[in-house]
Amino acid sequence: MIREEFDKKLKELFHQYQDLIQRSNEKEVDGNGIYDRYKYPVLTWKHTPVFWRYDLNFETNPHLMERLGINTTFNAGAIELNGKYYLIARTEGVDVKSFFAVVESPNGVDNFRFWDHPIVMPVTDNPEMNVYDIRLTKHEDGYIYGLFCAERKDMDHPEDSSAAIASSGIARTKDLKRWERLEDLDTPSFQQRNCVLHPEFVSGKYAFYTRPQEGFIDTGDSGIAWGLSDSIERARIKDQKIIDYRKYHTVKEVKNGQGPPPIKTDKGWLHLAHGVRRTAAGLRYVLYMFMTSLEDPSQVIRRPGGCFLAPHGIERVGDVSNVVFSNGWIKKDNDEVIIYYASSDTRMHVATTTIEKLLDYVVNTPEDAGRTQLCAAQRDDMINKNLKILKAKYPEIKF
Ligand code: M1P
Repeated sequence: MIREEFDKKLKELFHQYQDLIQRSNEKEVDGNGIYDRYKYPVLTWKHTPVFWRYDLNFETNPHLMERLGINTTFNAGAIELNGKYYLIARTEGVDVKSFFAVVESPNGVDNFRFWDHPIVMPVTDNPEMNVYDIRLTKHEDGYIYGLFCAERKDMDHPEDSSAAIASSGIARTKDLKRWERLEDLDTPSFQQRNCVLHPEFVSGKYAFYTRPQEGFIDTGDSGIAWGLSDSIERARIKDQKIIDYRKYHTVKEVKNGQGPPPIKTDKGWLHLAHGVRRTAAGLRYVLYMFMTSLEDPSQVIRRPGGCFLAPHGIERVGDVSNVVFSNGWIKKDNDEVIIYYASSDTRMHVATTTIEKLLDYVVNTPEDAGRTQLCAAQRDDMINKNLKILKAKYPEIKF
């Protein structure tokens, strides 16, 4: 390529990039009353800066090739600081290594721009192969904590190149720029993923949601667990209590995991979680909600039945298809809630709602009735009430 062509192509790349990241997002029209989805994903690999992917030096890259491609940007933690909205995205290079990167937006639904440099997360004395799925907690001790999966090769099985061990890494910051790495969370479980720090002290201790698992993928008879630690610098949980088990013939039949840190309301703590079911097409990940008690956050007090959000349309397709996953949401001062969710391990989306709507959903959505006849009867009851309303309101129409 001659230098003029190189310069022209480079300009085009920057224009395309600017157009993409400055595009306004729009609510979709056919919402379900619980939340509104948006037309465009908030993050894709194309939102990563051009200078992260291309060597822009004509001498060393005369064909303007991508040198270090980005595969996906997904499973982002979220936080609001000083009126701005930040995601810390799991950003995966074509080398399949994930790293964390801060992305900033003025309004939380569009105009997300990556900071110039990714986070180079400090390591413990046992550096991991990969990090992903950070959950950001503004803790009452004054720090922002990031809990994430730290994945290492399972050295007990050196012959098996896919044998891995997941544990929960912990780091803290005040500004998302300087990160202090602490020791990994120590629990009685062989493996851990989807660990989240509760925002408040409980009985003077740091409180964690964990997900004990027997293997790297299979959790065994497990669920979302709860445990306390005296220290955060050397976080150690001696007793884990499962507060939300996986369950046969539900959206969390195979496994589940806590999403972002829960949101405190005057009725209880709102939780967003993912549930996994095995289908003929593979695993299907959906989001569901539950609520825990203000007096004792280890007690689940509401369990709306079924899923809260499932993959739709384009969301169903990606590197790991049929997956939605959330590890970030933001409650604004005006009680609006911005939910960030990833689809199919490939891109990030946004949905918006309010605390009032989420409470209505969690409090008034009936629990899973338990088996088919009871579920049909539950629906029939609502149908009868609805028909009465419709007949009284519109006697001339046949429904
Ligand atoms: O591929 C779907 C998800 O699988 C894992 O979640 P879990 O441990 O609950 O099965 C994680 O690797 C997650 O990053 C991924 O999105």
